[in-house]
Parts: sequence; C-alpha cells; structure tokens
Amino acid sequence: MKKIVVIAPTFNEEANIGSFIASVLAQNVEVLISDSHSTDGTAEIVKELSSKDKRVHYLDVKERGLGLGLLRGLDYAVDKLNAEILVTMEADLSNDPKQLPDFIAKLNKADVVIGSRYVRGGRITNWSWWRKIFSLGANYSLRTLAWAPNLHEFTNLYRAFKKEVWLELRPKIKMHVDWLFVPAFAFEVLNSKFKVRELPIIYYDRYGGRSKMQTLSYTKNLLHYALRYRVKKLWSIF
Ligand SMILES: Nc1nc2c(ncn2[C@@H]2O[C@H](COP(=O)(O)OP(=O)(O)O)[C@@H](O)[C@H]2O)c(=O)[nH]1
Ligand SMILES: [Mg+2]
Repeated sequence: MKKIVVIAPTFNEEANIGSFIASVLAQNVEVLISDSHSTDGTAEIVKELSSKDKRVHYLDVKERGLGLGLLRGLDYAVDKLNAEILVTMEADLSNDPKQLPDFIAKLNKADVVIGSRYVRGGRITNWSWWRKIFSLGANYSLRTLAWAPNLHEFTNLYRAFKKEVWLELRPKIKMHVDWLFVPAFAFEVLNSKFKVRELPIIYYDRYGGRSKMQTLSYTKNLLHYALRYRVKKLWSIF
C-alpha cells in the first residue's frame, strides 16, 4: 500500500481546522497542515491534535502565500514524510475528504487526478452568483488558452498525484508563491508526459471564517498568466 499524505495550506482557519483534520483522518491517511503563520488559533489546534495522533503534522512556512504553502508542504511530505501519493485540499471543508477514495482509485489509471466542478456530476453549493460567474468564466478562458478540451477545471486545489509528478513539475511552478500555483500546476501537467484524469467533485462554500481570495485581481493575474503561456508556446514553435 502506497503512503498517502493530504496537504492542506492554511491561513487563519481556526473555525474549520479541527473538523477538517478529523474528517481527513477518518479516511485513514496522514495530514499535513502547511500554515502561513496564522494569527488565530490554527497552529495551537493543529499542534494539540498532532501531539495526540502521529498522523497529524504541522509545518509553519512563516510567510504568506497559498502557493508557498503548497510548495513547502509538498516538499515536506515527500522529503520528510516519505509520501508516495500527494493529495492537496482546502482546509475550510470546501473539499469533502469522503471523496478521497475515488481520487485514489482513479490514480490506478492516471498519474494525476484533478477534482472538477465543471464536469457532469460536479457542482458548487452556496456560492454567490457573482463568484460562480467569475470562476466559470476564468475556467472557460483557461481551457481555451491551454488548448485543453478535456480539462474543465484549473482553479480548484482538490487533486491527487504521484510523487514523480511533483518532482518533475516542481522546478516549473516553484516561482508561483501565490494563487497562480494552482492553475500553473494544471498547465504544466498538461504539457508533461503524465496522464491526467478529471473527477467530478461537489464543492461546498467554506464552513467558517473568511475567504482570503481577492477574486478580481486573481482573475486578472490568471488571464495574464495564461495569455503569456500561450504566446510563449507559439513563439517557441517559430
Ligand atoms: N499557507 C497558506 N494558505 C493559504 C493562504 N491563503 C489562503 N490559504 C488557504 O488556501 C485555501 C483556499 O483559500 P480560501 O481563502 O478558502 O479561498 P477560496 O476557497 O477561493 O475562497 C484555504 O485552506 C486557506 O486557508 C496563505 O497565504 N498561506
Ligand atoms: Mg476556500
């Protein structure tokens, strides 16, 4: 049986982190919280749980940045925890850990499984109409710019992949210490030799606390990133 580690980046998730960790542990896997030095009680809760259960790990990455949290967390999971299968998830209960066995099962036929809200069977509950429009529009544009008719989701971080995928992609995405890490991972995996499959997911609005997403500037950066990527690819052909 391969070792599975769930990596969840956090910043101020004290309202969710206890239930999140319990629901991940219920799937019989290890969990690593990769925290940007939260200023609320997140670290204390995780450290307390970790002292009682050795499957719970806490990493303080000290600085802000969702991409930084993922980068450091993935490295730690591979180097220190000997993870062979890496799963990334949000820590606010938006991603349901009960879907984890479906991700792992699908990894039998793929190297990367991407959770998708925009395929048959996937959906979003409780999001405001404007966030849905931004997300749908962004994912549609990214799909077009990536020239990837078979991938419908670039911006959600519920994903499972083999360690080899991380080792190969790492140099290409390590500079994205912010949210761009999430779509850049999808772009680079499409550009690699690895086999990608999508899995429909149900996405719930966060349970407690506040979102740290700045939707407008993120959407702008996303489109800028994807356009540059496409132009660079076209340029390399000539
Ligand atoms: N390590 C780390 N995690 C972050 C940071 N900002 C957000 N996160 C986590 O990334 C996940 C997604 O962020 P969230 O605020 O829920 O964004 P939303 O789902 O788009 O509304 C959550 O688990 C957050 O706690 C950060 O600066 N550092
Ligand atoms: Mg969230």
